[in-house]
Amino acid sequence: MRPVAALLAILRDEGVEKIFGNPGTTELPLLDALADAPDIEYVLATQELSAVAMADGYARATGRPAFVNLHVAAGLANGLIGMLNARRSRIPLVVTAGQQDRRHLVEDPMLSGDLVGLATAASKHAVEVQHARDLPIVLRRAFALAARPPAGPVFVSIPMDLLWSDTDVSVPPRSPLTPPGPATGIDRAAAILAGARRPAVVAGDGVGREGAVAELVTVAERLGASVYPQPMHDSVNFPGNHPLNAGMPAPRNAAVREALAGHDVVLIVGSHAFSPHHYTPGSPIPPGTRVVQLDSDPDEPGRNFAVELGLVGGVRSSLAALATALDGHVPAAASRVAEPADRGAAAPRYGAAPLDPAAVAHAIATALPPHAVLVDEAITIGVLLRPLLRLERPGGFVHTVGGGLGWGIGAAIGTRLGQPGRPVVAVLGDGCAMFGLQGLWSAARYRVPVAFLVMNNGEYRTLKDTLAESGSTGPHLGLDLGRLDWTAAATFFGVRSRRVESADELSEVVAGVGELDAPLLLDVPVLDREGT
Ligand SMILES: Cc1ncc(C[n+]2csc(CCOP(=O)(O)OP(=O)(O)O)c2C)c(N)n1
Ligand SMILES: [Mg+2]
Repeated sequence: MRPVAALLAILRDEGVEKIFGNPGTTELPLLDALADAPDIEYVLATQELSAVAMADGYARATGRPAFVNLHVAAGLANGLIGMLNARRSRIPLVVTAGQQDRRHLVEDPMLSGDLVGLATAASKHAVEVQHARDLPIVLRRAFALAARPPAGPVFVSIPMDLLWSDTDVSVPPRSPLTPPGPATGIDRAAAILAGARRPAVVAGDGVGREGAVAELVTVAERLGASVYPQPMHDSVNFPGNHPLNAGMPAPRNAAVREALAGHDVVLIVGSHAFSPHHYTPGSPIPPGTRVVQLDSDPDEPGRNFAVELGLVGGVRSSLAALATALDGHVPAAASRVAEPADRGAAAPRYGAAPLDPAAVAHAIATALPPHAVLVDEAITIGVLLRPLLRLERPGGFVHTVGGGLGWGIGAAIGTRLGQPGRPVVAVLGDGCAMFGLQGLWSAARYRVPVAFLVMNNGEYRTLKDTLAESGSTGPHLGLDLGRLDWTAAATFFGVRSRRVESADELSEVVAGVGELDAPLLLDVPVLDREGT
């Protein structure tokens, strides 16, 4: 079969139903072939960051590697930020780009470049296909490697002439892999944890990613351990309303250390070494605390701090085995389960617009339907929102620890495309929304019923807050956007929109998100740092 037919055959085999991309000349062989492949939908983005962000949300929602096609050096460069986010968040992507025709590559044709060099820093692995007969094997490897812990983006550059050639290539069958089994050393881990006086658990994103929330709940309950969600976690790893949930520490080593102080033993599960944001001196682990760390990525245990025991294995199967090993061995566990925290009891005052950020967070969290997914790229409002969310259902919260802004609109679209049965609410800072605004075009074009809530404070509030915390009194330059008319932005893209004037109005829309049959953007006026 021709190389382009082999590419499509492999996509089908790997369960790919959508290609997220933006094409140029070098991708035309693929687009041409797609005309005869109605089972594979090409989802167009009008900026490559949106394409990769859509693929990110889609991969999370489907649990399979998502496929992206970008245009040579320029398109890849625009997509790199999305790949950086996916790399850090461990999201499996196969990202391809067309390379220029090799027959004139020596002449440095327009848009050509060192694609592998560009992609390397943002990928697990990057490769350019050299021979038509190599294409199938390279693609098979890419899908396998993208999904293998730690999951992440794998980049494949495919020269245009190679894809368009009529060389006869054969497609090797898919090699099914069994999921990673339980780690060795579970009994020793159980003994260390069962002997703890005051155990703690850190619930990292590996728990949500590997579908192990129920198993972690059982382990925590059998230990009576306080559970700290990983700082800035990007999935549901432990229910927000569980009595053992002790709250998320801030993304600073000092804050993690403070939270863990007083715990003699800590079980850290599926967490990429705490990913601190603001520098604070010292280790996140308090002196003398014994650490057991479990991850499916062999590079994690012992990476940033020493552990007494490192466990490498599937998170879900290992936690299930640990729960069995702990069963009945910690008689004190029940007495350690505290009363549920009284979170959200004191509702903030819902004043007139511009709205108090606390009221906005409260209105969203209380109105969110239980089966909905909240996609968070809301920065300062997101920080207020997290502790209020119930996080009862796996997959109900999506964020990126990558930190590269412009991801939220695309990720929300991909989340919905991958899971059409779940309503999606995207909460976006106005600064964030500006970076990924073109994503609205795809939402409108494919009529993806997401509610985009733009937190309109007219500024980069978080950066002003950080400056103020560091003692700067301002004036703060380069941190103001001005209050923009977001309804006008939505209208331009063909997205229905509305400006809300009260937190009650906001609640009403969030509560009704399940009824949407097309995208809706809400312009939510929020008080700025000056209180205006
Ligand atoms: C691509 C990219 N550029 C710049 C930044 C730096 N940055 C971090 S937060 C932020 C401002 C976010 O503002 P906004 O979305 O309005 O949220 P707010 O702080 O107002 O809640 C910026 C520019 C980044 N993280 N990523
Ligand atoms: Mg803002």
